Amino acid sequence: MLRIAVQSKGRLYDETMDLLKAAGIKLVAVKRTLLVPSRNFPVELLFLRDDDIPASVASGTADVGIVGLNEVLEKRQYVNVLRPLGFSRCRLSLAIPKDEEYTGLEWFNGKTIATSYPNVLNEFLEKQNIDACVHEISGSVEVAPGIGMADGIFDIVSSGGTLISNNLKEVETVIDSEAVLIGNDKYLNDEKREVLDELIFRIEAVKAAEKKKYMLMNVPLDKLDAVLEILPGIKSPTILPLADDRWRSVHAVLDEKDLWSVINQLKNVGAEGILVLNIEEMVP
Ligand code: PRT
Ligand code: ZN
Repeated sequence: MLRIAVQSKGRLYDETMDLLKAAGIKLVAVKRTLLVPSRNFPVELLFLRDDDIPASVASGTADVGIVGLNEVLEKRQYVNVLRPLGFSRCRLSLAIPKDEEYTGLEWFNGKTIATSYPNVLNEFLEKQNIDACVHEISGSVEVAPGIGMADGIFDIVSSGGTLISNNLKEVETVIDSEAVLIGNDKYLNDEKREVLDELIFRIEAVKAAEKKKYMLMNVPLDKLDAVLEILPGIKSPTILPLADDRWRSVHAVLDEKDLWSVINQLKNVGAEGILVLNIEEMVP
């Protein structure tokens, strides 16, 4: 049984559960107990605060975890990043009051910076040879300059709305973050390793299928060439016979972004019965 540490509630929760569901992992109960086994795959989920996920994986309490890269870098635990997961994207940035004139990183020399990410910030400042005072606070970092507690902040930015509403401006992006799958191969036995390989295989499949559509249509034989010309970037659409020999069934995979323009063109040249499926829904 492979144990996966996931956030119990918060910004990572929904997409973590969506990903595991798309990977075909069904849970025994949705009730928020600490440890929930799957009923169709040899894994169990350990629900934790995101701050505790890197340590749980480093200590072997959990075998793998899903957490923001920002937490992994800050917590400095012995874990490997196995795979980026492409959701909860954000960045760790330096920001200063919007009316300040920013002259480059030297602006921070002799200044106080409030943050919940002191390790990441100290490492960055050291590398850049900036001598600033790092003031660690655990939440509401964005209010620190307004109440005179700090000159600038180092915090997570996503849309930038929080900075704007606190009269701050982003001046340096230090790290781009997203949710990642972390692991620790120290404690994995052969059985767990096999489950982990299967889990990663399924995650890869889900990621590859995202934003792709599977399309089926009926095409009159004399329109087949025109239809094949329209289907973009598709190396080998599948063409199948139909009971009526004047028609063919054409199956193809395409990018979601091309969907509507392709459908219109296909209709114009005489394709009929066009059906579009999400690829992830086809995973058994
Ligand atoms: O309770 P627990 O400890 O588990 O959760 P938490 O409250 O510590 O974390 P949570 O759920 O807020 O965030 C979990 C992870 O989501 C973070 O570690 C990041 O990897 C990722 N993430 C993505 C974000 C954001 N986007 C985000 N926008 N985490 C926080 N924010 C906050 C940020 O701190 C700031 O206050 O949102 C504000 C900025 O957002 P914008 O859109 O206004 O720029
Ligand atoms: Zn947290």
